[in-house]
Amino acid sequence: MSLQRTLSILAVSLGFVSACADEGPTAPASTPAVAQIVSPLTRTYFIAADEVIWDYAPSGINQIFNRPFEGEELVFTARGDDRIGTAYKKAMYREYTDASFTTLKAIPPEWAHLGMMGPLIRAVVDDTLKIVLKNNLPFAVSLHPHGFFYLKDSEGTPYDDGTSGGDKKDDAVPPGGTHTYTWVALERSGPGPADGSTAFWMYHSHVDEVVDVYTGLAGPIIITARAAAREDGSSKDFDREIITNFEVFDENSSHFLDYNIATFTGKPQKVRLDDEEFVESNLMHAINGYVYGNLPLDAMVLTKGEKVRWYLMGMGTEVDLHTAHWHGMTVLHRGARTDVVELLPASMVMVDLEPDNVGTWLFHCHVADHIAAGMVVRFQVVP
Ligand SMILES: [Cu+2]
Repeated sequence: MSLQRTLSILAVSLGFVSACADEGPTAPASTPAVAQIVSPLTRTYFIAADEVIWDYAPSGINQIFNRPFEGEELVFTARGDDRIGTAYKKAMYREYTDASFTTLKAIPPEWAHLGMMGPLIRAVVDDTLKIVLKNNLPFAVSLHPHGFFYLKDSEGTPYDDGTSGGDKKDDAVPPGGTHTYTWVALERSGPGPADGSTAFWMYHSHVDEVVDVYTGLAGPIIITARAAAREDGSSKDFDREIITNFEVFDENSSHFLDYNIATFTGKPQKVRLDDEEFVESNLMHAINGYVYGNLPLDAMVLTKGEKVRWYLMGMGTEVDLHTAHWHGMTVLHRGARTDVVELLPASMVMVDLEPDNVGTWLFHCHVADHIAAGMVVRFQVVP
């Protein structure tokens, strides 16, 4: 479906000038009635779904205490005859510079902390996004966004919805295939009355949703109110943004489980899939894909006194009830003061803070079992 047709449908569905529909598909894109609804600003992202080897603990030690793993930590980190360890083949969304998908776009230092998450997708209310998805994986994937307005050719989910033809091409992009998703940031995609100047959403693959997301295919979206937006789409209200995802990655449910057993265990033939201890060893209690403080300490650095908006999301299943806790500071959550916020699978939460306390601080899940399993990282506040 062409952008012009999309805009016409948008205009009609929102009750603006029904004459728009009568102008037919040849109406110029600059039709004033349309321009009032969706600005001509189109942002294009080139995102591939790639295979990566991801290490949840690349330093090989417990960074929180600066010592080797010990005791219960070894349940999740030790490699052995029938244990995978901390490195797994996974799938990640990665941003490229152009449609050739030959050069990865450099990740700016302020977003190095995203870790295993896909690239940040930004929009300003009234923008249209074109997301070109290339599938470099051996299984079909998609892009399903939260928050945006999308038509049936850009929902990224296969189910019996009465559509056919081009409206199905987004459902499951086959290995080697490409699809361009069109997402529109309507007013209802942007911040609501209690949100301030940004809204937080996520995107993820939704072909085999559970398996796709455990394999790694999810990322963040921020949509900024037009009145507050900088040229790059960020909000003038914030000096620094942080995004953190709390998720117990069930590597037993990964597309790559067989590969990971064959590649990373010492004796693959010894592995029993119904061995409860093997299953437990593959539950990676991660913040942005890191366990036991392995998120690099220089990746989340705040400056004393700056205005910080911290976005939090959760993913996973019923074990994924998380309570994110900051040491050394308090935050404002929807106008209430706290230093703990609750997350459930697909929660999307924003808090605001002005760090006043210079130092290195813990940021962790406060669920007892999750602390023990390594859902702990650190951040810094510098003068
Ligand atoms: Cu937790």
